[in-house]
Amino acid sequence: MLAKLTFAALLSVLSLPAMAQCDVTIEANDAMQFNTKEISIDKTCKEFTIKLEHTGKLPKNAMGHNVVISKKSDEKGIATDGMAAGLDNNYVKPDDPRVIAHTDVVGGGESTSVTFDVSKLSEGEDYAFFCSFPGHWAVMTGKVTLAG
Ligand SMILES: [Cu+2]
Repeated sequence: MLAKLTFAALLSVLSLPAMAQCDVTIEANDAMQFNTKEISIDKTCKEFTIKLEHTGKLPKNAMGHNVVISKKSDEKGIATDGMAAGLDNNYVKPDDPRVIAHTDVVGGGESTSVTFDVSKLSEGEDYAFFCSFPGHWAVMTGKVTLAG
């Protein structure tokens, strides 16, 4: 029964090629890793939602993770200022204009999400996603690309 339903759902997706998927789920773990190196955002999406699931066990003050979206060139500055802003601010400087979107920091077993306007991204610019928890951004980072 479940397999049948899944197949039907798959078919309906395949028959609607114009309908873009406007959300993605990213996992982060206790080994300081995201499970993806790239987030592809379809240009036809008005809004895009990033869900973050922390699949580990460690608390957020030890191995917290978030997802920040910015221009690649702003990544380091945002991470540096975020470290000073502290966990109470989710390691993001309040009202930082360089931040396009960010989630809260979550610990093991927790999840969160953020939704933002795709119009904030322009073509031809290099964007990144990263975790701004102190020391994480150098490895927990990847590309955000506009596609479609
Ligand atoms: Cu992290």
